[in-house]
Amino acid sequence: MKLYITEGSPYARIVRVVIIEKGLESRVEIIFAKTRSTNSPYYGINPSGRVPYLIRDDGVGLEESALIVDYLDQLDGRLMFNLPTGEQGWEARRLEALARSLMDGLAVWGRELARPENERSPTIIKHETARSVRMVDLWETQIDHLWMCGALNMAQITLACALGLDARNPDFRWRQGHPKLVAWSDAFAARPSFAVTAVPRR
Ligand SMILES: N[C@@H](CCC(=O)N[C@@H](CS)C(=O)NCC(=O)O)C(=O)O
Repeated sequence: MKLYITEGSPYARIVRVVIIEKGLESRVEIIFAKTRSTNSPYYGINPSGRVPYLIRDDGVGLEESALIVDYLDQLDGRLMFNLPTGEQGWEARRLEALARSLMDGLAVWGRELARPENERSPTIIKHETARSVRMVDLWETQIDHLWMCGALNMAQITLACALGLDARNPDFRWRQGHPKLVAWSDAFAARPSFAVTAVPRR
């Protein structure tokens, strides 16, 4: 299989962490794609131009990190990321959605920063900065939820990859005033799968 990524994409990082946690490194070749660039050859591979993008062994391409994770998880017949049933399952999905919401906002903010300075929207940057402040405050109240402390799951991976975007965006200063989140994130960062996939600092 082939996985197309960019080094800064938190969505691609989710999939890379899962590949390592599942021990699938020898089955998935990681390829760096050139995104957001006119006439990139990558558009001939994935017309949407987005990463992550997995090309399965049968040649079928999959986009969307959640779908790719589900596909990779079932390959060995030992699901690592299936959800509990009942109320616990709703809690797991609620927390993963909250983590993805933080990530989505940070991705929009990061996209603005990647544009030439005279094309950046101060309105969008202000909006996403404020959203991130609210979401990080909320996460400080949620981080001692049992689902965030137990066996590895997608809510944890998604949140860790979202917070890790501070390497790309020095204005995303979430640590101050959030001691529980800092302790949680620092403990998570010790996982080899997370360390190896670290987003290079800007
Ligand atoms: N919902 C998608 C989001 C993927 C996404 O937005 N990827 C960004 C990188 S972080 C991308 O490929 N952008 C390139 C572009 O917009 O052309 C997922 O979970 O995989």
